[in-house]
Amino acid sequence: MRIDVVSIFPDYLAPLDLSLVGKARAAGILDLRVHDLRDWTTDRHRTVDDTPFGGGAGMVMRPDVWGTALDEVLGLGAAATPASDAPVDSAQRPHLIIPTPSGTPFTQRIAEQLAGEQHLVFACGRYEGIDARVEEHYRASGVVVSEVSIGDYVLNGGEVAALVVIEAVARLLPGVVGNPESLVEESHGEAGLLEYPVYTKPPEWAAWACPRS
Ligand code: JAH
Repeated sequence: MRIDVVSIFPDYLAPLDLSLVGKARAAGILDLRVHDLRDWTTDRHRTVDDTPFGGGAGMVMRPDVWGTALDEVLGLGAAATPASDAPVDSAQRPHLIIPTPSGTPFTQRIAEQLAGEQHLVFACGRYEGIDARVEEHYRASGVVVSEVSIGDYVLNGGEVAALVVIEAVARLLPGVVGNPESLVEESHGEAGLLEYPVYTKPPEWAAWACPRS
């Protein structure tokens, strides 16, 4: 699987070098690339935001900078456009994912669907978010676009939500979790592994015994 993340704080994604996700990258199971949005700016100050149209507090991320970045990362150059009679396989198309507090609640079912796809691109907004025409434009261009939320709260940007989604998806890729039975048990449902207490050795600790099986 290929995953691209575009952010003005690429260092926020540093934990993806660690643990199982880091090993999946090193093993070539996951081709994960993190990009700095400012690499696609053209002005001296590398500006990515501007004041809201119609007034209001805060700043909004500019559609032109995001458009240049996403055209490249999604592979939408003229040379990459498939013939109009080419078969359409949605799992092969890039999927643009925009973390936002108003998005579809992220679940294990969604993680399972995303794990079957070829290419995920995360657009991490900051400030008051990304100009809404960006999402509209890519959806109209035939890109699969999802707004996702990892919970009903506001963060300072989409990076932490992208980390959560990437970890949940990457561990479902074949060969990432050492013992695939760990995944099978979870797939038995919402409850599954999550809802009973677990124990290990020593069988007696601080006057507390493990329950007998
Ligand atoms: C905040 C862009 N569901 C959690 C979540 C995801 C994204 C954001 N906030 C919360 C966010 C500011 C700008 C995205």
